[in-house]
Amino acid sequence: MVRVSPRVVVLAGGVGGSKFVLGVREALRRRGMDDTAAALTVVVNTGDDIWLSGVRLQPDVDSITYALAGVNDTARGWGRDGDSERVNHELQEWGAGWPWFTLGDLDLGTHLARTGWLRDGLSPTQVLERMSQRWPLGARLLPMTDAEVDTVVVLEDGSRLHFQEWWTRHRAALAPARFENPGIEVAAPAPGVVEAIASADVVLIAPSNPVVSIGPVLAVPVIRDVVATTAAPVVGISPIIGGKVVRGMADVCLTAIGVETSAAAVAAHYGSRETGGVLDAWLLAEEDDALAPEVAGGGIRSLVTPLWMTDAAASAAIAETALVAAGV
Ligand code: FO1
Repeated sequence: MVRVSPRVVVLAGGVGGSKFVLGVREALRRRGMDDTAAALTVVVNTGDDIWLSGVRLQPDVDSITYALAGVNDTARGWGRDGDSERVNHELQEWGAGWPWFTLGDLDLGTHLARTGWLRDGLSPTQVLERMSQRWPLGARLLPMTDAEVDTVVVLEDGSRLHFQEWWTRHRAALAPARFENPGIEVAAPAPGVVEAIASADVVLIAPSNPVVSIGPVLAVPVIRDVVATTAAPVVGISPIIGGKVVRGMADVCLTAIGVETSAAAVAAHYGSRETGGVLDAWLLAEEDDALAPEVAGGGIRSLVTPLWMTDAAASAAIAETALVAAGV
């Protein structure tokens, strides 16, 4: 019997996104699919991107690439495993770059290669396609857009700083008034994104930061529309467990946009597709069992399941639950 692969699209940010994407790839493999790259497309947030020391960084794209390749630093959650910092020290001696931001030597190789290809005239999508050839990733990665729409954090006093400075230097300690992605309102989805979502059998929203990771993806106007209207079921996975963020500082981001740090509030923020939102179903952690009626009351089917992505098997089990919830 020929096994038909479901076409799966995941909308994802970096650290949580990469753990989840590994789980989806593993779930597809467990279903007996050898060529997961033909089945799995990941639309990656590029709001975290930044020009620094003359090179283009794409933190979320790289986190997912490195994780799928098995060369990521799992302890830090970003960068390459076993990286060194010789060039970074030298940059700091020159007073170049940011003293609080580490550019690993191997990681810099990625940024140099990418920047060179961008300078040669390749689009970010073409660069990522080229970069995806190096390792057998088992997934097709697409940036959400080829436009540069780096996230800016606007503070209460009106001052503005790049998301990476706010996140890594200030550890999100400066209260944000809002997040902006200048130019995103006219940004086109990267080639292939709309087609992938429109022809998918299931769209999954990874347990990534809803504001600064999934937020920018859905802020690309056409992406939000196609997620809202695709024939495929859309299933989200809560990044909040027991009223707390699993990792990162998503609670600060949620507070800034007036959303409570609760799995039900994040589901309501995404909204039901019945009422103009993007979700059909929402995976809730067992710790948030009591919130299931509230989620269902908002027109979103809720499923309670363990959501800690402690290892690949746990992530694969979550992904499998999401696929089954979507009927694929
Ligand atoms: N995060 C840090 O906390 N400190 C760093 O020095 C740092 C460097 C860095 C370099 C390349 C890269 O791709 C990511 C890097 N990150 C660093 C992670 C990144 O700032 C954020 O965690 C993500 O953008 C949020 O998803």
